[in-house]
Amino acid sequence: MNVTSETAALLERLGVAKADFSGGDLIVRSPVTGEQIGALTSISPAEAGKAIERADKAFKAWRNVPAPKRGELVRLLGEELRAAKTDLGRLVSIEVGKIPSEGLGEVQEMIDICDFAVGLSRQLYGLTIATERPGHRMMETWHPLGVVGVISAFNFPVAVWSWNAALAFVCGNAVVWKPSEKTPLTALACDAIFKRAAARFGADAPENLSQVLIGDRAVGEVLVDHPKVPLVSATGSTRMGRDVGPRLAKRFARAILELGGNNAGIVCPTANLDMALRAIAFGAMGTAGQRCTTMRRLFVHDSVYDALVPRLKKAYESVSVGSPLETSALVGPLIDKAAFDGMQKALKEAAGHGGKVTGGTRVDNGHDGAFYVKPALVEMPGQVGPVLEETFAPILYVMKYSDFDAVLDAHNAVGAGLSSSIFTLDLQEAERFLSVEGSDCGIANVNIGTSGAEIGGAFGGEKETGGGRESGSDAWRAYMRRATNTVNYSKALPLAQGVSFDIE
Ligand code: UN1
Repeated sequence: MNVTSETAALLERLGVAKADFSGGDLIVRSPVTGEQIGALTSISPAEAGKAIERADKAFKAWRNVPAPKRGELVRLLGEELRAAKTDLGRLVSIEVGKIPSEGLGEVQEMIDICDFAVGLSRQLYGLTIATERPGHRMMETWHPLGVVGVISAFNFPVAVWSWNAALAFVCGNAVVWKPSEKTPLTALACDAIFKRAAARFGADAPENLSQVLIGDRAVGEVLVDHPKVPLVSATGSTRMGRDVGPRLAKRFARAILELGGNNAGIVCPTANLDMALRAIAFGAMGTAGQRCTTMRRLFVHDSVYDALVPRLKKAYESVSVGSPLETSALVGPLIDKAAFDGMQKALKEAAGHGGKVTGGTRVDNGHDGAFYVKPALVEMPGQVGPVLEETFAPILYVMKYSDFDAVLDAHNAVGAGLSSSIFTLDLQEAERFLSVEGSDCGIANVNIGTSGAEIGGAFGGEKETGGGRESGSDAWRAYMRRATNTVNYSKALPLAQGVSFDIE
C-alpha cells in the first residue's frame, strides 16, 4: 500500500470523514516520500471567530460541571487514545516522519497527561489563609479562564495539544486548537478521538468544547487577537513567539510560549562515557534534531575529549537514516526542503568559522520530494556564528573546555536555553549545575540527555520566556484564575487594622 492510501485507511479507522481531508486547498505531504496525503479545506478568519464564540458558549456550560466529573471526560479520552494508539502513532510517523517508537511515544505522552489530569481534577486546591480580622475566614478559589487557544508546531503534532487540552478541560475551559499547517491530519484524528470520548461521557459535555481550526496564519491570528480567548498556549519558533507574545500582552491575555531550544550538554572529567555517548546520540540525533529539546551544543572537557568524540563521530557515521515506515532506521526525514536548506546554510557558516563537519549530507531514498540527511557533528573552535542560534535540524556543535566556571558561562551564553544536561560523577559539579549559578534553563538534568522530558514535571520554559509552564507540576494554575474570598461570620464589621469609618 502506498503512503497516500495507507493514510486514507488510517484516517477512516480513526473516524475522520473522507470529505474532511480531500478536495480542499490545504495540501499536506508526507515527509517520508514527499507524496500528497491530504487536501483539507481551510476556514476563513470570520469562521474562526465564530468557532471561538461557540467555544465560549461551551465554556459557560462546562464550567458548571464539577471538576472531578470533568476529569471523567479526560479519563475517557485517555481510554480512547489507548485504543487508537497504534493507528495514531503510525499517522504521526506518516505526517511528520518520526520513527515508530517516537510516533507511539508521542501518543503515550498524551495518555500520560490524561492520567495526570484525571488525578488533578480532584486536586485543584486553593489555600486557606490566616486573616487579620476576627470572625473572618479567607481562602482562595480557582476558577476556569474561558476559551484556551492552542497553537501547535509540526514536530509534536498531537502531544502538545493534549498537554494543554487535558489540563484545560479538567480546569473547566473550552479549547480551540490551530495545528501546524504541516500536520492537520493528526489534528483531525485527535478531534475524532475526542468526540468519541465526549459521546461516551454524555450530554454534560457541551457541543464545541473542543474544536480544531484548519487554516493558515490568519486563522491563528484570530485566536491570538480575539477578546474571548484569555489564554493562548503557542508552541513554535522564537520568531513566532516574538509576534504572538506582544499581541497577547496588548490585550492583557495570558501567554504560554514554548519556543526555541539551543540546548547544551557538558561532559566532565568523571563522566561515565558510555552513558554520556548514548544520551548525547539520542538527544542530538533523535527525531532528526527536530525537537525543541534536541541537544545542539556539547562541551567536552579536554581530558576526555579524545576518549569520547571519536566514538561519537563513529556513531554519527554509522547511524541508519531512512524511511520510518519501511525500515528500522533510527533517523527519519526532515520535515521539508526548507529544513534541509536551513541545515546546509548553518553547516556552511560553521565551516566558515573553522568548524570540522562530519556528516550533514543528503541521503537519497528514491524520492525527490523527501529530505533525508546524515546527522552532522561539527567540531568547533569556539561558540561562534550558527552555534549561537537554533537550527531545527540534526546538527551537534562540539567544543572543548578546560575550566568549569568558563563552561557554565558558555553554556548560558545563548538566548533560547530550554533544556540542559551535565554528565559527571562529581557531586559538586552536578549540584553547581543545578544551582542558581548553574544552568539557566527550564530543564536541567544530570547524567541524562536534554530530550525526553516526562509530563509529570512542568515542561519547557526557555529562559527568555521564563520557566516551565506546560503539563505537570502546578502548570494547571496557568489555565485558571485565582479569586481570594473573605467571609465575615462575626456580628461586627472589623475593617483593616487601624482603620475606622464611623457612620450613623
Ligand atoms: C518539543 O520538542 O516541542 O522532552 C517538545 C521531549 C518531549 C517534548 C519535546 N517530551 O523531548
